[in-house]
Amino acid sequence: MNTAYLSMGSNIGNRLQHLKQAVQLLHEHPAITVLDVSSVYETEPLGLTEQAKFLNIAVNLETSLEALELLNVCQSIENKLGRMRKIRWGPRTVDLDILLYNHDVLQLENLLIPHLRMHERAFVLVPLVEINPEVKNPVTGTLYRDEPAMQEDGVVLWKKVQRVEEFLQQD
Ligand code: A4P
Ligand code: MG
Repeated sequence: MNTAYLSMGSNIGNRLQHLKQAVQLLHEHPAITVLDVSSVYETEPLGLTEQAKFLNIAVNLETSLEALELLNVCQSIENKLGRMRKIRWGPRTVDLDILLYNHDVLQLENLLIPHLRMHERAFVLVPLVEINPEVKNPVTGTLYRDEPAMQEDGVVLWKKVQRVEEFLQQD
């Protein structure tokens, strides 16, 4: 079995609903078990700043899928939930990024793990560290909780979540 951490973000329409649907679709996949979901954070847009605020979460899952197969599942969920891939860093119904896969370091053409920019993004680090404060960068060995980006502003607790079932049932 493999363990992976994902980051999810949404800043269009019913943002919470999009995140829930994405977690539900992951959970329904026969080769994936969602173990943990972070609280929901409202975050200032990074990159293209003239857009709505995001809701971001992190997810911990267990899977028999290889990393590339997991990426395919993530992309099909993005497509299913209607993401338009027009503007880089632009608005999206839901974006799923693979942050970590076991302790692997992967540099494939279409998949970089650990995710290239994760260590410099508070909207990724804060939910990730909430789920697992001990998680480390597999390249440098640094605890993600010790990254300077953890201290940045612009990430606000929006909805406290303690269990996956609770997250999926909330309105
Ligand atoms: N790809 C490579 N590595 C990975 C990985 N570890 N996980 C490739 C997922 N995909 C990976 O992604 C482009 C390509 O990255 C994919 O084809 C895949 O093969 P994409 O999702 O199609 O495009 P994108 O998301 O627009 O680009 P990118 O570079 O992934 O954007 P980011 O870095 O994800 O930034 N601000 C806030 N507050 N919250 C957010 O969630 N998100 C973004 C998106 C910008 N600003 C944000 C947020
Ligand atoms: Mg992405």
